[in-house]
Amino acid sequence: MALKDSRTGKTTRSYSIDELKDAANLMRGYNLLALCAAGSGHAGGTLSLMDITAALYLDAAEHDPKNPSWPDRDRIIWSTGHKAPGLYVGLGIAGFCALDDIVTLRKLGSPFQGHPHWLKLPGVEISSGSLGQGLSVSVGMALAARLDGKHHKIFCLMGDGEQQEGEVWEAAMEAGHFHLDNIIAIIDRNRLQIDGWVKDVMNVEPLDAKYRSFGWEVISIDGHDMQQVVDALRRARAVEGKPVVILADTIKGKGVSFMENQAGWHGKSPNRQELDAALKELGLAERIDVDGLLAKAQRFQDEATRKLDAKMPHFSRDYWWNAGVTMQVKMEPTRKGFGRALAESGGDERIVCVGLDISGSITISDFYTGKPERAKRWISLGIAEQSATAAAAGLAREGKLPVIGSYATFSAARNLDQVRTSICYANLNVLIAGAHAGISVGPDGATHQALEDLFAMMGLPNMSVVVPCDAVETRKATNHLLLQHVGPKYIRFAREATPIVTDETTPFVFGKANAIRLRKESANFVDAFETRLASEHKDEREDLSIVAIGPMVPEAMRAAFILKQEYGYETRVLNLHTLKPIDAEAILRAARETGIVITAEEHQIGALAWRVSGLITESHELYGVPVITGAIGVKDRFGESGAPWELVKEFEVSAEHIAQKAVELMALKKKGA
Ligand SMILES: Cc1ncc(C[n+]2csc(CCOP(=O)(O)OP(=O)(O)O)c2C)c(N)n1
Repeated sequence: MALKDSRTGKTTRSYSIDELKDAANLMRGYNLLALCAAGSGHAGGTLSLMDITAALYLDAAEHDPKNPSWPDRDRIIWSTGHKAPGLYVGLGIAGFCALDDIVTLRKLGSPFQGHPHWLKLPGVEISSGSLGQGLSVSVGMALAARLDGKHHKIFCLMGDGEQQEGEVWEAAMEAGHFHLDNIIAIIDRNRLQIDGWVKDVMNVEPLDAKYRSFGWEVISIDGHDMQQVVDALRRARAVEGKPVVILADTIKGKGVSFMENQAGWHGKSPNRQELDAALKELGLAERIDVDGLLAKAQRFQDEATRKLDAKMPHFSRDYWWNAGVTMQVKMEPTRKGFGRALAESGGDERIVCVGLDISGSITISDFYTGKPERAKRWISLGIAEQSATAAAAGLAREGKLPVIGSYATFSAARNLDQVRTSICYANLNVLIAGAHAGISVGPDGATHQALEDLFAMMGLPNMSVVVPCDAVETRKATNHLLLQHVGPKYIRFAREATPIVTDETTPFVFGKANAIRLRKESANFVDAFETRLASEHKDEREDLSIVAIGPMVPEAMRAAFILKQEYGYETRVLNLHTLKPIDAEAILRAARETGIVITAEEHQIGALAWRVSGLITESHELYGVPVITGAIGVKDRFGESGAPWELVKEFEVSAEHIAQKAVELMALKKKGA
């Protein structure tokens, strides 16, 4: 069993129970150290799964760290992608990678992405992070093995909250139907998820009876008793004729007293003090070179920063946010505006907010916080975006005003057909929040960075789409969509704090763009600009226009400042907060009056750019009028882990990139003149 030499088939190392226990302990330490160095990540669930991980990588699975793609290896599928650091220390302890390197976790350019990506690190079998997909992948792998006459096993690690995803049960049915005895699923039953206890968020028990009824063999164990874990994995391997699930009772945060059974430690990383305390409890204070490894992480970070800065467009001075004494700006996450609006408008008895196990961080829970009378209109449906979307349609059909929200990748992509058929085709009054959208969600990495959601949402008939530019505008937009606008509606906002560039007096009219003009450099950034409805803006013979959405509006404003200071160019910025229905008139006027239109979106280029250039090319009134267009946005690539503002640079969606593009287009315009 276990670690093999794939050429000879010989076992290269066997571990005793005591050695496995010791390995699990050491892995807990490296895991917490990596999380501390990253400054984010999931402590609770990685710790609950660690004894199983040690047993799996060092004892149960047959694989060869020197030959990670050995065709006869057992596959280990991390369906529970947020526990990626657990996977990495599993690979590290087994020798697939150096344990020390894992300290670069979640940093820009690291193979140790926030959620696993098989194309970045040998030994990682699949890319995961969107819960509930791993068992389906395992079914595919198991069927492929059967077709190829191979006898390896496919181990699939899942969480108990993850069992709320309907897809898990489709896969369970398939595995049972095909008698896939090459699948061994392991459920880390720590009984907690993000919003609290699984039984309260959405009960999944009795899991043993459920899996049995789907034709599975069920083995229940204490997931922290190493002997039981090892025995269960051996027994599972011997089962014939049906898939096996090991239900492992565990404790979230296991091994560190102040993390154990605490929902708050789900998506949290320890600071240095907490790390030291944790390592002391684990008896590892002397065994792990904390300072040396944190210094290694810092060196990796410094190199990433150096490379990034070298790639940035440079001007005569540093225009970055709050880099100078003037043009100071306050920052706040746009999501806060969403929560504020729900808190203030949620008294309307028709409003029903649907929880999808990410309630605090997307602020949808502000709807009921401190307002017990609203509790009955808060409906937790767990990690089940597809069903929740159709349930929202049902609520709306009965006259309610449902609000659903999650990471935009899960609330506007995973459930796309439900949005399309049950909500949009039926033309029902549902507000969908695409939270944590764009690359600025940062270290979580590609799986959590929605960069395509606007394509989907804009493409749906009946759907309205709003992408507000700051927290203040998000509040106004949410209030409008909630209570004024009837029909399917999508609001997109972000997690990271971004500049506040509007105030209570700034106009917000659904479907109407705002025109923003730089007046003069000021102490406060927001005071340097004048904003009015685009329809009320008189032509000032500006040199160019920038049409921006969401957090790209502040970047466009900063670009206008750079362009004025460095080149004397005058810029008309259009804040196109309502992307659908689009303010065609404002765009066509900007094209006609300035001759250059640059679009800026924190999204794959196209949701905004192609719509705007389509309007321009189809406009009869612009026939024969020279208009140059340019697009700033993500260039057909997936996101990556990194700090939010690093990613703004890496994906070339900063003011500096807009300004650089403007200079390029101005040169063209002058040439044509
Ligand atoms: C499809 C999908 N929806 C939502 C999330 C956000 N999310 C990450 S972890 C998590 C809770 C997972 O709970 P559980 O499976 O019990 O894992 P554990 O509590 O052991 O960490 C959620 C909702 C996600 N990653 N994927």
